[in-house]
Amino acid sequence: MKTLDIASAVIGEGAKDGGCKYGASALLKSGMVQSLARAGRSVQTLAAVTADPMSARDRMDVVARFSREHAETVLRAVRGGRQLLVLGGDHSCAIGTWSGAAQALALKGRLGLIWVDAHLDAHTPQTSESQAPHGMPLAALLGHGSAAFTEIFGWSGKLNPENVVVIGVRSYEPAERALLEALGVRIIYMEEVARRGFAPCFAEAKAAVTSGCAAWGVSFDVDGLDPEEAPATGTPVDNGIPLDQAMAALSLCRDDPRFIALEIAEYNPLKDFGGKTARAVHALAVAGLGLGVPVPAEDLVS
Ligand code: 4U7
Ligand code: MN
Ligand code: MN
Ligand code: MN
Repeated sequence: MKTLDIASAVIGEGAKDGGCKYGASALLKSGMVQSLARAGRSVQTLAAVTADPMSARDRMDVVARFSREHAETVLRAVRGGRQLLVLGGDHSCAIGTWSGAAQALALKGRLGLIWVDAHLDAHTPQTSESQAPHGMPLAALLGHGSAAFTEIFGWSGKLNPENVVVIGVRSYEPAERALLEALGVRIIYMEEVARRGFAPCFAEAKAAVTSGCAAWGVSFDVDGLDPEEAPATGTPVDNGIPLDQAMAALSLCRDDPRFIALEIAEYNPLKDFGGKTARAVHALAVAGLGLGVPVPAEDLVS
């Protein structure tokens, strides 16, 4: 089994509420390495990459600078043949994560990606009312938006629309939906998840994102989960994915040598009274990356 690298994406500047900046360190403090070790993985924690607002012009520039550095970290890990767990950070960290992964694969083939989120994250600066970069990463990875986000490593279009599926969506603006529809990205709205169950939707998504791809990954926004089970997130939206269904689905990532990275973003420890959401995040990580029988959420984090 590959060694698992944990990359800490220390950034909150991409969101209005910056609390997600403390997500990665809180998850490590609450024993993420131990949870994964208990699930049979040998884990190495990489030096954290931290966004630096003082060296930037504005928050788009903070995210752009952070993304380039974080992408290099991911590139090294994937090139080195290690599997990766990326701990956010607000979801703008996905720009660097999947740019680095795509760059690592460049000559080998395409990257597929499942995007689990209550939102579409497919704004450009032209369409975003909030101008919040964490609402833009999926557009950027598909080659739309600020050049500082799309052109990392000097090329644009890190993801192909036919190898991207978004699941759990229940809050979005018309312009981002129009962009993804024009590109032909499959969107599985929460209504469909509620009807079919999350695991069957995820299995369908896996088939789509792995077809013709050299490797694939999952970007999991904690706000995709139901806020009853994972309240400590930047922008919660009611009626989300049940945690047990998310765990069952993520276990489809296991034992697939082409599964290169799991990213978990938008965990805000400043809202996590009692650690309930930390337990949920540990459970997701173990479900997707652990070996053996999946561990129930109640047994993680003391
Ligand atoms: B997240 C929003 F307007 N669409 O752009 C925006 F509703 O990474 C929310 O999915 C973005 O949490 C949420 O600001 C970004 C808003
Ligand atoms: Mn979201
Ligand atoms: Mn998101
Ligand atoms: Mn959010």
